[in-house]
Amino acid sequence: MATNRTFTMLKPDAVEKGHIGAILEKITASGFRIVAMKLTQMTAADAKEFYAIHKERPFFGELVEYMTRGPIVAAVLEKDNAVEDFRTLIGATNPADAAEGTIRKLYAASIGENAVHGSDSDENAAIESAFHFAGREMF
Ligand code: IDP
Ligand code: MG
Repeated sequence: MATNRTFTMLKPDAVEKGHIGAILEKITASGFRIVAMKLTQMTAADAKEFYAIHKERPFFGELVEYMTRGPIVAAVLEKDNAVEDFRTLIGATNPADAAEGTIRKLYAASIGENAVHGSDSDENAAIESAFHFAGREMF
């Protein structure tokens, strides 16, 4: 399994606010290469499957509503130490706790609407990339 790739989504709030360009600029300026990318919209079934690990959480319904309300940008990113470095670049889940200069500090409104997703492990990066890009020639 590749250890130098991660998966991201620019979430509906970031797309709605017109932040696609600024966030991609920050990602590429931080040394990530875009391996695959698309503008897409998740169905409720997609969001429930993608976030299945959170299905018992009280915010699950809200999360599915949020993630399906408009387009997202899904992308596979490549860099040495991609998973960990990308989590550092996006900052804490709650933007109130995110470090200065991180994507969530700059662009997220709340713990729920937090602008960007980043995989939390190499295994999940592979699963999440396949979820959005299955069958695509990106490797
Ligand atoms: P992560 O995106 O930083 O990995 P997770 O804990 O995996 O954070 O949660 C997945 C997503 O669920 C978050 O990015 C956020 O959109 C949403 N979420 C997490 N915690 C809450 C909460 O307490 N209220 C509302 N939404 C939440
Ligand atoms: Mg997570």
